[in-house]
Amino acid sequence: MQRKIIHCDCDSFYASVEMRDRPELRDKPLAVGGTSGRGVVATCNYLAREFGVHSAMPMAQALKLCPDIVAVRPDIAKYKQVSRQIQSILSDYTDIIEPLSLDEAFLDVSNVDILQGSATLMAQHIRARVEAEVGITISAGVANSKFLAKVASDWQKPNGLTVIAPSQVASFVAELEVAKIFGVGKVTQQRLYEMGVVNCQQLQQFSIYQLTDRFGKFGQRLYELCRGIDERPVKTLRLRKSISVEHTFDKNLIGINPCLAQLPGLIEELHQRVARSNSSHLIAKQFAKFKFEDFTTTTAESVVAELDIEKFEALFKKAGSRSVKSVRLLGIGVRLREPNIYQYDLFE
Ligand code: DCP
Ligand code: MG
Repeated sequence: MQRKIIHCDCDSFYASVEMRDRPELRDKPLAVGGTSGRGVVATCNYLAREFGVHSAMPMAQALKLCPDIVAVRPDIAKYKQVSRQIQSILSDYTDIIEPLSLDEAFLDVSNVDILQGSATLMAQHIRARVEAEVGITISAGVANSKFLAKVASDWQKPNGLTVIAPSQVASFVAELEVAKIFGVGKVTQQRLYEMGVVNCQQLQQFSIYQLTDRFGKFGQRLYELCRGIDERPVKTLRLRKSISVEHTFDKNLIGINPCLAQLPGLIEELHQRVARSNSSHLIAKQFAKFKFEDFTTTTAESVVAELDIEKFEALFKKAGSRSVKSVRLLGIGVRLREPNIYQYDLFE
């Protein structure tokens, strides 16, 4: 089945938000970043880009290239807020969303049936809504892979939409410069140029053996990408809601003390599972579960930030006191809060 992937990327994100909020800046070259003598440009608007200003450039140099540039300090809290608003628009189309940063995300809309299932219509819709509801422009790319969707969103920036239909993939990729391939940095680019390779068609002339010989494991990626093959799935950040362990006993436990005696072993096991799933920072609650001989079940829980032995003991006593029956199963677990993408700040 053909996949349908949309890649969205806001135009000059921080700068667009500042221009939205301060209309007097709209037709001025604008840089957002550190304004002190040693500050760095986080981003700049497209007018400033005409002067050669770009992200990661020292602000002092930006001022030399463009003496009229207006420098504004970033307001990250505000950009996070805008990012949330955009995420919420995106989530009207699909749950399969992979945010890459505050201003960029992949959407897998292969199985979405709104707007006649057309990824192109969805991308148009998203762009129009972000502009109307958020007040900034966003570029989008539509293709059957993450690689090409991302290349496409960049193709007609700013405020552009590029769709690469499945039938166009081969010809699009043939002309694509290898510098556009994800993972091809300056060094690889230089080596490819030395092999006489500028575009993907030229790269396609090399066998997989030649490429792995020269580039190791990345050679295989190159072999696939230069043909437009990229099977990477869109990965959502949605994690599990809870992690638990439980034991059913051969012989029912009678009274609270034999139950409490099981606790250290259960905690040890739970601890390992939480650690393996990399979720210890997401713990919101811990709970205990008792199943009695008549198969009735009860749970007790408390708010914690990390596994707490004393609180587990209290939960055992609480749950255990709810029945006089013997216990056939004991379980403990943690409930996890939603991971917050706004805590992972690529650029802070
Ligand atoms: N950013 C940053 N430092 C960098 C690169 C980016 O602080 N070296 C921040 C500012 C950008 C935001 O991240 O506004 C998004 O990064 P992009 O690479 O998407 O750049 P822009 O959205 O600013 O511009 P473009 O229109 O090219 O996407
Ligand atoms: Mg951007």
